[in-house]
Order: sequence, then C-alpha cells, then structure tokens
Amino acid sequence: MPAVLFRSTSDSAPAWEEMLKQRIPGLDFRAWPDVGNPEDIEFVLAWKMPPGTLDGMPNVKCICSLGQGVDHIFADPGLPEGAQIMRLVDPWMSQAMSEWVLLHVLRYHRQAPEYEELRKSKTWTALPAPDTASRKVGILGLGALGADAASKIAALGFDTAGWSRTEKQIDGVKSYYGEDQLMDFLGRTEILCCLLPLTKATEGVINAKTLAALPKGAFVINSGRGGHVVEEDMLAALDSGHIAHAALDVFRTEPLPQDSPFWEHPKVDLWPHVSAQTNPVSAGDQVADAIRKVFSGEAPDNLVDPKVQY
Ligand code: NDP
Ligand code: OXD
Repeated sequence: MPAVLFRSTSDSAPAWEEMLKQRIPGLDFRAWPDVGNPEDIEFVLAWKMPPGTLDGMPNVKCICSLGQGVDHIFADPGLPEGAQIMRLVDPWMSQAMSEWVLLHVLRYHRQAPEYEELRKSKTWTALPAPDTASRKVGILGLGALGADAASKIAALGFDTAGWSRTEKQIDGVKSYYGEDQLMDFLGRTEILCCLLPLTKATEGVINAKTLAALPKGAFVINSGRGGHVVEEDMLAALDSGHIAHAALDVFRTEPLPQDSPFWEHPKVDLWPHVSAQTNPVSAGDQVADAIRKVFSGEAPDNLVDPKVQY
C-alpha cells in the first residue's frame, strides 16, 4: 500500500494515526520527519508545512489540508506537479465557528464593551435598548462556514446579509456578490464578520477603504485569516473610533508577536486562532474516505480549484 505523510505544526500526529488506522487497517502512516522512502508518499496530510517539504516526492497525488483553509498549502511555490489539493469540510467545525461568531455578534449587539467600560467607574446606567430586527449583520464569505453562521444569525432575527463571489439563496440572508456589490454590502453592515478564504483576490480586503465604507461605530469580527486585514488600517480605524470594537482570531503573523499593539488594545477582543479547531474524530471518516479514493485512482471530495485558490 502507498504511504500517507503527516506534517503539522500541532502535535496531533498520534491522534490522526490512531483514528486513520482504525478506519484503514494496515495503513502506512508516516509522521514527519520519519518519511522513509519519499517515493512511497502518495497522500499528504498537512498543516502549515514549510515550503519544500514535498521536494523529492514525485508520487504525491493529493495534499489534504488539516483544516478548512488551504492558503497554507498554496504558500508553497514548489508543490509536486499534478498533485490535487483538498480540504476538510466538517459540520463540527461549522458549529464551532458559528458559536464563536455568534458570541461576538451578541456581545457587540448587547453593548457588552460599553457596559464593561461603565463598570470600571461603578456606573449603574442603562443604555438605549438595542433592536435585533434592525441590527444589520454582514458576513464576508458564504461557504461552508459563512453560510452556517449567516443562517444562525438570521434565525436569531438579525437583518442579515452576506457577500460572496457568486449569488446565493439562503433563507433570511440577503445575497450580495462580486466586486461591484461590495461597497453597497459594507454600507449597510453594522457588524461585519469575515469568513473568506485567503486568496490573491481577498488579501487585504479589510483595509482603510473598506473600513471607511462601514457605518461609523461598526464592529468587525475576523476569523478568516490575518491576511484579510491590513493591520495598520484596522488600528487606525479603531483609534479614530470609526470602528467601535473588533474580535480577532487570526493575525498576519502567528503566534502574534509579543510587541504587537493588538495584545493590549482596549477595543480588541483577541483569540489565538481557535474559533474552529480541527477535530480528528469528527473529520476522520472524510479523510479516510479521501485516502481510499486517492489510492484507488478516484478523485476525493472537497477538492479546491487552484485557479481561485479555495
Ligand atoms: P469555502 O470555500 O466553503 O467558502 C468560501 C466563501 O468565500 C464562498 O462563499 C466564496 O464565494 C467566498 N469567496 C471566495 N473568494 C471570494 C471573492 N474573491 N469575493 C467574494 N467572495 C469570495 O470556505 P469555508 O467556509 O470552509 O472557510 C472559509 C475560511 O475560514 C477558510 O479558508 C479559513 O481561512 C477560515 N477558517 C478559519 C478557522 C479558524 O479557526 N479561524 C477555521 C476554519 C476555517 P462562492 O460561494 O461564490 O464561491
Ligand atoms: C482552518 C483553520 O483553516 O483552523 O481550518 O484555520
């Protein structure tokens, strides 16, 4: 049987090995750096593998992201020729992500940062009560994660819209699509959530111009990728008060450098890239299925299109 190579920044190799061997007895599972003969490797399970990891592995047929995003794979300019790239699409992760997004939508809608500020001066006062039906929430990206979050936000009664590359039909969610409709979408959005993939087309999509297009006092929630945000522009918008508060789970450099101004910024809720963590148990069947298909010459599910990079 051909071999599977595992390389990740996390220490999850033993959990993946156990889970995959339960499903594919006798699987030849090799965890980096114990590659053995590189020509045996046909399937790669990867999370942020350093560029060049797959040099000298001419028989790699498929590289599977150990997450839903694949930007970390496309970051390697020297991938084996002809290798297909696939990703996880896991309802367990969609649920986790929607919980994280909802946590912040509700937090901002219910004025938690303002009440936390009032508490500091022991001020007992009521702010005007917020109205859910007129609160405009907008999701950038309506894929596996964005569509789930948007549906759940809409189900709570928020005025919900989403922006994607192609038009969508999701109950209770107004669809904006394409570059031409981005500014209109932003202009109506009081709480913006980013669940886009990081590609050449979406890099830096949250910048001075797009932030300025949001209404004054808007909130930004980003759990897409750090590369979606021009960090200096975000800091300037927070400092000027145009953006009231931001919840950031992802950053351009991770782990976040010790000297990053985000650590101590009073208007930033900061998380260490954990809004939807990969779970080998919930993702096990789909990865085992993909390995079986690739080893028998079939195309696995959840392939990404290299032309659009997602
Ligand atoms: P999908 O590929 O399922 O969805 C991507 C969505 O973005 C689609 O709706 C797509 O539009 C839209 N999109 C892509 N490019 C553009 C563009 N140029 N203009 C407008 N819309 C665009 O991705 P997932 O929902 O599975 O995941 C999204 C991202 O979330 C991942 O790539 C990853 O970066 C991030 N993520 C973060 C995690 C965390 O813990 N922080 C965990 C998991 C994922 P269309 O539908 O028209 O194709
Ligand atoms: C992912 C992630 O892409 O965890 O799955 O960021």
